[in-house]
Amino acid sequence: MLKDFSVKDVLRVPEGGEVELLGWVRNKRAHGGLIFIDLRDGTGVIQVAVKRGQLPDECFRAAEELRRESAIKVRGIVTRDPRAPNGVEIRCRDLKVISQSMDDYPIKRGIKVKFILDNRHLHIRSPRVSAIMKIRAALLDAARKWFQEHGFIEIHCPSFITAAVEGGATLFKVDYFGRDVYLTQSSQFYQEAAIYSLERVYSIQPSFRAELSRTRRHLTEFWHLEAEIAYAELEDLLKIIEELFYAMVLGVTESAHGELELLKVKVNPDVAKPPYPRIRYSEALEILRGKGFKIEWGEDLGADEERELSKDFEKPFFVTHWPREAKAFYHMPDPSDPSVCRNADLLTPGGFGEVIGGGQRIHDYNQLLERIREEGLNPEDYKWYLDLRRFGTIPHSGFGLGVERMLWWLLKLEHIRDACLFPRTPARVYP
Ligand code: NSS
Repeated sequence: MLKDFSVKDVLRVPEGGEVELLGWVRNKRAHGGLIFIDLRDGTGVIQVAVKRGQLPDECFRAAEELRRESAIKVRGIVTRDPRAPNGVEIRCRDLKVISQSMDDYPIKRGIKVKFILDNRHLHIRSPRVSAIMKIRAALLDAARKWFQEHGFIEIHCPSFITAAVEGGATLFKVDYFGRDVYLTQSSQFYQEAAIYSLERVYSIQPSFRAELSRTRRHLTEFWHLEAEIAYAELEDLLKIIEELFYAMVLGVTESAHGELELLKVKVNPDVAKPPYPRIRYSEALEILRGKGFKIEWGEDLGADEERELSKDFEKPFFVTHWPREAKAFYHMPDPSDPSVCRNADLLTPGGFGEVIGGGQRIHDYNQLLERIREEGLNPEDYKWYLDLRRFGTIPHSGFGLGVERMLWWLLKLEHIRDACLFPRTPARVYP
């Protein structure tokens, strides 16, 4: 390794200790014979004071020439200084340029959003983006840990598929050696197959939706955390979702304080502590009609409706028992009122809205066949999925969580794209 010491390690070095750091010049301020460099690496940013006379002259001249985002190596003395951004400064004794930036770094204050997005490959070096990505990793670490502790097996499902899970409108078509196939909207059907082998499974992988809606909460490619549980009915599913969701929020607050602080977001994990309020779709309609929305029974809720509804809640909450016409064909009709299904969406409070969709699946062969026909779908396209109901079928339930949606809510991001390294939206597949 060319590097064995990082910015975060500096904080543990006593006053007067000597360190050697490799990093990038985030910013530079020159005051005559004194140059301050904000040195950035994968773990943080630290101020380096380069003073004429305290290092070889040619090093000082090199520092004067440095452009932003150049890569450098510095050696210096750790000094506590309350004026430095995190209370510590490196007094530079030696500086070596590893690679000088070829041009002025184009990301600076006051540039437009489009420019920032076109230069996302550079913009991701900002401490803000780094913090979001570390929180994203912490969120998924916490999820994996929870799944492991609860007997779930991680599986990996295909991205090329032949038939819609969530309705045909949002399928991306792909030319597969002359044949039409699609990019997956959800791994659910493969997970349903896998529970007959493993009982409790989860997967974390991309899903694709050809969704033209230019909202703050839609991507065309998003990361989908999904799980499927053999023998679980709707009630069991809701408990699993609550516990997992809480564990994920808690995981972030426990392991990413520094990043949350940097983003200036306060997350109180108690907000996500179970149990979560539950309302039925019919109650949600009443609330929304009371707020002046004109929605017919059977319609799905849009972004505006969810925003208004979720403003009334302090905690994440479930909207359960959706009409069969509002959701996909696989949802199990409620035996006590077959006009609604045994399903639920989890909505986040404060105007954010849906983060999870799930429910109990139809496990009876004939009932599933009937629903496929009712929706005008071709049973041939769902042959293998129907087959699962022919051999040892059992009650089961599952859900899908949008990873970026959850971060959007948790970090109160302005736009869902801020939750991804390289967001994909209708207008953007570059960089
Ligand atoms: O369409 S969902 O509500 N449900 C499913 O796909 C089920 N087949 C999942 C399952 O039961 N295994 O999508 C689930 C979640 C939804 O709540 C959002 O959080 C997220 O997936 N999602 C999206 N995130 C970002 N952008 C888009 N376009 C998007 N669509 C869904």
